Amino acid sequence: MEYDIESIASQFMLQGRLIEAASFGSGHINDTFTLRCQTDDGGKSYILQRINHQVFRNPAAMMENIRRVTTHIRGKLRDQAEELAQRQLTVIETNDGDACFEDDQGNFWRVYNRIEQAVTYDTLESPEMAYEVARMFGWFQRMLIDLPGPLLHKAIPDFHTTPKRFKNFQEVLHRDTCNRAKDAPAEIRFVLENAEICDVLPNLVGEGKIPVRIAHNDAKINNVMLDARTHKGVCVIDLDTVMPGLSLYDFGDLVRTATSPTEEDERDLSKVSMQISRFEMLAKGFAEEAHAFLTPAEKKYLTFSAKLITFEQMIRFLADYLAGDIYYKVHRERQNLDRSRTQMKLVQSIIEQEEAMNDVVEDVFRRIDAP
Ligand code: ADP
Ligand code: GN1
Ligand code: MG
Repeated sequence: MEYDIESIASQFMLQGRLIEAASFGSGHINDTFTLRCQTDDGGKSYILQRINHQVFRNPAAMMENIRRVTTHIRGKLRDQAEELAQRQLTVIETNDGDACFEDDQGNFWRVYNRIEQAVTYDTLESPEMAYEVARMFGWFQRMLIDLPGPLLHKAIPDFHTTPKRFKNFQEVLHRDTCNRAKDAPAEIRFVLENAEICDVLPNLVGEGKIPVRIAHNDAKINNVMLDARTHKGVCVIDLDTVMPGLSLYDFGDLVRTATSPTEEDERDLSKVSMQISRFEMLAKGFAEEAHAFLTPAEKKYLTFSAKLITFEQMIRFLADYLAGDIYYKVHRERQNLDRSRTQMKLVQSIIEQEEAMNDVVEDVFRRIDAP
């Protein structure tokens, strides 16, 4: 789809004159563009995004969440770390003072400052990076623990309600409108045989054992910006799904996206595995920031959360493949099926190493909590 980026950009309070716009990023939902503007003292860059409003049904509510969260984080940093405060996301207002702009076609757009000299990775390049990315998600949750005011809006209701994801999968499978179930018998069987994974966390929340906090809910490793030179964490981005959720969802997503040295749609499944050395770095990094607020039950279920979130993601990719690729962007045939297969392989790999992973987690907290 071609958009008139120049005209859309002109709706926002940008500094300088737009001189370049380019498509950017590898996300599955929104469309991202970089904007470069010429100013009197050099240049200024921005990130322009088209919000997928089929997925985010209430862009204004979502943007209110993002404004509150980013303002809170910048405000807290301003006292302790001014330089870091400057490198956090800021929502750039429209000329009318709104957080997003609706164009004639009903598309919703928003603009952020571009975080300079910072990078994201789809796959990790070193164990230190795993530590840092996980530390940043722990940090993010810690920064939001005292967010004042009402609960954040549910940007997508039941986003991580896995039993609902499972139910939707069953319905899609039953309809099999594209006649694709025949392509995935082993995967379908795996989902149906492991259904009990889905209910564990909702039950613990129901029993009051695990608290609902503010979570990022899309804690992929490429949603943390690292300093381009030092690779130290700078900020957490992609805040569309920040809303009430479990701390465990974010840790689980980190394990899902960081512990295999492969892309999410890798076709050679022999390369896909949960590498425990990477898991250990994730646990250490996350615990460094989160140990002070995590409850014993949350700590106990960290390993489980990895299995859960990877299984949930498998269900989501497989359901979308069966439904005809209507939710996630695909760039080739069977991509969603390939994505669901990597997730299945990862779940299997986690199941094989569950005990060792639990030992790692226990050890990490023993060391941190030791006087
Ligand atoms: P998606 O939902 O498509 O993953 P993101 O908000 O994560 O969208 O943006 C996609 C990519 O664009 C990110 O992984 C990051 O590399 C880059 N990006 C997004 N926002 C910024 C920003 N404010 N500054 C610099 N780069 C950004
Ligand atoms: C989507 O847009 P992106 O790539 O950050 C999805 C996540 C999935 C992820 C799988 C709103 O995230 O929930 O975990 O793809 N976002 C939404 O890679 O559904
Ligand atoms: Mg992203």
